[in-house]
Amino acid sequence: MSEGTGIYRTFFEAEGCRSLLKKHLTRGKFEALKEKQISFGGTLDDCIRSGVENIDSLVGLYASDPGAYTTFAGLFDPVIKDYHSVPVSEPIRQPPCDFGNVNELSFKDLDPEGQYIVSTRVRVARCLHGYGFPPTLTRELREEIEKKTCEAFGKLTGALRGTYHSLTNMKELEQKQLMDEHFLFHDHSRFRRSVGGYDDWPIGRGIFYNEDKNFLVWINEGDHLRLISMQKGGDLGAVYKRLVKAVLIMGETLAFARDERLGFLTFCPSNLGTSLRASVHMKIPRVSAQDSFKATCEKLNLQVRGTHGEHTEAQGGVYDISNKRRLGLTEIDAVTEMYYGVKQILQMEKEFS
Ligand code: ADP
Ligand code: CIR
Repeated sequence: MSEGTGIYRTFFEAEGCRSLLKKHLTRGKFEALKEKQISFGGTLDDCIRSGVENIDSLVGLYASDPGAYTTFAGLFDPVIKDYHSVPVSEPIRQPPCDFGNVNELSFKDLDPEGQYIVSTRVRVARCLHGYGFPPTLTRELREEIEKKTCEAFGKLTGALRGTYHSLTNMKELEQKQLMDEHFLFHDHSRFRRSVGGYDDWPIGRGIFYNEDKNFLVWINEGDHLRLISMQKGGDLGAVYKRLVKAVLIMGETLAFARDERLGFLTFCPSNLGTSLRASVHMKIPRVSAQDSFKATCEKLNLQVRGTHGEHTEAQGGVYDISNKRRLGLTEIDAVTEMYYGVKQILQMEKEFS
């Protein structure tokens, strides 16, 4: 592993690469960190390979395992601060988990007439304490994570009760349908592939969902778990409340990896802290046509994605708008930031029509 040869040389010399990895991985830092090893077996190469191979990455960095965040803090910390808008002069600090009082939420339906918002989704990521992330997982460990999680599903009752569907025995047609409906993850992100995200596929992967298909859990997609609440329309309060209820139940059985400074530990540093991403699929043809659209969203701490998730395009003027910051604020503050931001974008769309 030498910065003077092969793909590293190409990366360091790449012009037009705008990733946070490129911004914060100096040649000196690379030399200082490259020989360090973590107890899980992770290396600097595991963490940076995706960003080095995919120079159009936005972040470009993944944690090989929880230890990467301390062993390679010299690289991760500046990336984390940059992504989550933590001032350089301030320390990274995640407040204790706080979902707020879900019985007294002040969120109103964002689009009661159903003209703009197609659907609303809130997800959190969770990793099980004591396990590495995809580059350091084995087939056996993936299966162990799947087994432990499936045992916890037994605690979900009432409207949350559901069934686990393993990808190892799910027909391709069924998978495609679930993906088209935005319920299921896929295995064709080159960013993930570079970093072992699809090793042993489809072993240990699967999806749990309830009868109404408004509460779902992904297993071993990237993070060990993704807990998701979603439904048609703009009733963010209902979506969030359902998610919180399910997360608290799952947490009674499973020990989630959490760090005092960084909050919930995740594979991608963009998800640290609350790991919460609250999004709407929104029809905003007029606002999105403005040159200032991206800058407006940035000012509101909103992230813009395409209709099928990150690194996809918006189809038919439908954008995925969500909170960008997930670290440095509480869960209820992250979802509130998204609520007011989306409200403002909606107001602008109405004013343009
Ligand atoms: P995440 O990182 O939150 O899992 P991705 O960008 O990878 O998000 O998207 C995962 C899937 O969730 C995609 O199919 C995407 O279209 C879908 N999705 C995201 N937000 C919404 C939403 N508000 N309504 C419906 N589907 C959504
Ligand atoms: C990238 O760096 O572009 C991918 N590894 C995804 C990073 C997280 N996604 C995001 O913030 N949109």
